[in-house]
Amino acid sequence: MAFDTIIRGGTVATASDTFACDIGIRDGRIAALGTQLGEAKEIVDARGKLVLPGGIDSHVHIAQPSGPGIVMADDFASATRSAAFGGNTMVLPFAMQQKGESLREVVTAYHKKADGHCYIDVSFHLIIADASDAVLGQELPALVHDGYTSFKVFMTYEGLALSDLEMLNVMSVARETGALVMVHAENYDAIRFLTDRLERAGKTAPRYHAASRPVPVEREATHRAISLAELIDVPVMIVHVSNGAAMEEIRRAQQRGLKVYGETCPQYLVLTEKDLEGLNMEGAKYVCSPPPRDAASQRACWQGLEQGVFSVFSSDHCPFRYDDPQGKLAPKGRTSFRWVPNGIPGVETRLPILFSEGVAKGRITLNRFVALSATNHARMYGLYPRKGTIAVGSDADLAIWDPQRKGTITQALMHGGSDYTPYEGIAVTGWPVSTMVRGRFVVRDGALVGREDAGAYVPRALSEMARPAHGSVSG
Ligand code: DUC
Ligand code: ZN
Ligand code: ZN
Repeated sequence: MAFDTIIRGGTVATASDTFACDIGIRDGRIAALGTQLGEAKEIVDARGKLVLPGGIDSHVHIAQPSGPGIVMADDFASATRSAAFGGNTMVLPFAMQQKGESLREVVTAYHKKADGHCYIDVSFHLIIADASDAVLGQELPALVHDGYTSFKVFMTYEGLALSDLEMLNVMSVARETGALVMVHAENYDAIRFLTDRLERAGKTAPRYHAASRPVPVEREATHRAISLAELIDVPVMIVHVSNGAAMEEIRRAQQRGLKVYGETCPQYLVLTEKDLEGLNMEGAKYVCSPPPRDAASQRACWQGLEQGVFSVFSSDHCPFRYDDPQGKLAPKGRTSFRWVPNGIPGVETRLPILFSEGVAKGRITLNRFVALSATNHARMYGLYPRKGTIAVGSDADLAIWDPQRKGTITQALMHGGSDYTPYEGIAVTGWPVSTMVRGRFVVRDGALVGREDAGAYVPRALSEMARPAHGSVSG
């Protein structure tokens, strides 16, 4: 038998082309593209469907420590199952260091949580909270060498925020090792000042979360992160950009020839700060950072996606349950927005939202959708061309989409550990009906058929974007 599987009759799209062809799969890889490929153990009928590279969500938080009495809603099994139903074949969660911890031990602990419990493939970014000499001088270079080739730094959050000096030291290690630095850009002191002032005025409801971190807080930090990266001459990825002012900082840097990249997320396209105004504490369901903003910010984020200022579109999936003593309203008695854990679920809805609002409504092409949802993530984070495209030799990581299917996002359709979706009630056109990882279906025609131990950990090469001289994402 020539192939294990042939996916026949679909319309295939990559980041650059759309074409009718069959896909022959052997030993988990794409072995042939063409027509009349001959025989296979199994023929999958994809007529009337789109066959796309499986989504790669390069910004998710899974089973991350989140403070006393608070438990994240997803473990690796539920997060990767939910991701598979959302058309994803790979996720990149963070292995988060806390102050005083050995980075290597943190990585080992995350592997223990993940290994054998993933429906789809995974790889880890690092979060550097303790920029000590031992971490930066020894552990970090060794981990980059071992395939953990990107790390996130925070400019805000108690216990996580790095000083400018620490950021410069981390960036220097990235420069030496070829790793990619991801930055959470918000000004910590400004947030502390505004939060204290709001609380003193009795403004503690969830909606004041947005007021505690307005656009200048993000714009200033974005500008500063870019300036620090420019000093070191190192590429940098500004993650979860929420508004036009921060986006323009990135655009200006790109126009000056700097290797500055940007990411935005669904919450900045379809939510606004009004969503935080829910009755009682319902607004807590939308508390994430940076916060959703306004209609003008949404338009700016679309521009960033259309015009190539943003090269990746990720979920920043970071789920907490709402109706749960360990969730959004924990710990009991602390009613200020200050204590609401930051983050919302989104790994399952990221691609239906981008497809429907982007492709179906004519804002972006199908090829741009593929670039933003898969290919650019693979290039940015050292996975290309094994992941993120449909080409002979690549892993057979595929999502089969019904581009006509209409539906409404609602919690009853979700497969993760959260008890709500912030995207409840959004009507969408287009839905991923089947997801295949390395030639095996995980979700088939809307039903879970994969196994909890089928996902593999994938060590990564250096980012194409951080290598000197060549490489570019699809603008
Ligand atoms: N903000 C983050 O920085 N990370 C996770 C979720 C969030 O809202
Ligand atoms: Zn962040
Ligand atoms: Zn995040």
